[in-house]
Amino acid sequence: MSKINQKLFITVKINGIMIYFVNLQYMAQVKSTIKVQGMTCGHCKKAVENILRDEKGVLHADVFLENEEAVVTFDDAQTSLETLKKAINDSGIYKAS
Ligand SMILES: [Cu+2]
Repeated sequence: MSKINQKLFITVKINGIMIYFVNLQYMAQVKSTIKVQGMTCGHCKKAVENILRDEKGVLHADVFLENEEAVVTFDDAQTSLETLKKAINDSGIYKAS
C-alpha cells in the first residue's frame, strides 16, 4: 500500500498577505492491488470495475484482466481493503484475495 501525499492546507499569497485555505479535497488516499480470480473476458473486467467504483470512498478502479488484478485508489477514512474485497466476493462470481 502506498499513501498519496496531499496538502491539508493550501497557501495563497495576495498583495503580500499569506492566506491559508483548508483543502476540503484532502483525504487519506490509499492505492492497493487486489488479486481477482474468475474473470474471463472484457465483460468481467467491466463488472469488477463497476463493483469497486460503486463502493463508497473509491476514487479510481482499474482491472487488468491479464494480471488478474484490480488496482484501486480509495479514501481509507471511508472504506477499507477488506470491504472492497468483500464487495467483489459478494458477486458470487469473482474471488478477491
Ligand atoms: Cu467475462
